[in-house]
Amino acid sequence: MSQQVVYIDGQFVPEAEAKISVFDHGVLYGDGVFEGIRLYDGNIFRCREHLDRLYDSAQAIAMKIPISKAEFEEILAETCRRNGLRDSYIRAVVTRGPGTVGLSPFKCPVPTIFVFTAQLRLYPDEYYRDGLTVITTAHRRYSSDSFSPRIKSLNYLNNIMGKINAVNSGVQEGLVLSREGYVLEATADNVFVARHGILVTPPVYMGILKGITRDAVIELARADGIEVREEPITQYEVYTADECFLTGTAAEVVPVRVVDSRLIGEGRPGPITLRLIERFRAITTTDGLKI
Ligand code: PXG
Repeated sequence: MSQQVVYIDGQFVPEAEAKISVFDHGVLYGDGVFEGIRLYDGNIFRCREHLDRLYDSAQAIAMKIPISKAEFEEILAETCRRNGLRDSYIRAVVTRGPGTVGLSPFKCPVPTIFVFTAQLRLYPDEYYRDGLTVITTAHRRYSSDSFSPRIKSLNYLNNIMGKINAVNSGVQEGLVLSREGYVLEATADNVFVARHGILVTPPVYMGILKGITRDAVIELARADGIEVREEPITQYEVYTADECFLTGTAAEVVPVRVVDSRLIGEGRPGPITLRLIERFRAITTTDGLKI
């Protein structure tokens, strides 16, 4: 397969030449932020929302991204164009940049910016048809007063521990609990449950990533006359739900069939889930930035 073109620090280069320093604090300390974005038929889905979140993540870690959002938007579009892509996953990363060894970010004058594309890593069709099997993970989320889970930082080890736990248990995903035992989200997706026609998802203040797919699904559900509540939920609400699904850039809207060995609802994707999958797919090619 031919090499893709990667954007790094102001240049478009073949992927083999896209390298960062071993002294980059993104590598040394996970000091940096990122976004996972999707291109659907030439449309960068909710591009502005992803960039707003990227810049907010940077602001929260006291890092200034040295280019404007308009310039960043153009880099995302140009990376897709140069690779001749119409459908792709796009990863945008901004690290603290190279510096001296030691935690201080003040010795890292120039952030590293890179953007690459990748083949989609969607679940196989059967999971969208039948639903995922998930467990509650053993590793709880750190609390927001330690580090805000709203920051999409390069330190994803808490989520990775959850993923290891899920995969080692032979299932596809894991639900992550707060220290108090509330269900927060999955390892890289937000979670929704439906009961008696009402959709419920944990509120952002509980300590979750404010997912762009989550926000889109809330809007689509409300536009369809479905009541949506952002309320704390426990495992009980998940186990006794009529429907459960996850949302995320990579997964889109994916039904959940089994949680901790409990069959959810009828054991197949319910009407709200199916409707929102359809509604979501319909906006992926229109809502965003045309490259
Ligand atoms: N929660 C967490 C912790 C996430 O990391 C989501 C929810 C869903 O947010 P969006 O904005 O995507 O609807 C995420 C997103 C990857 C990958 O490479 C991970 C995410 C997004 C894209 C790719 O595994 N996480």
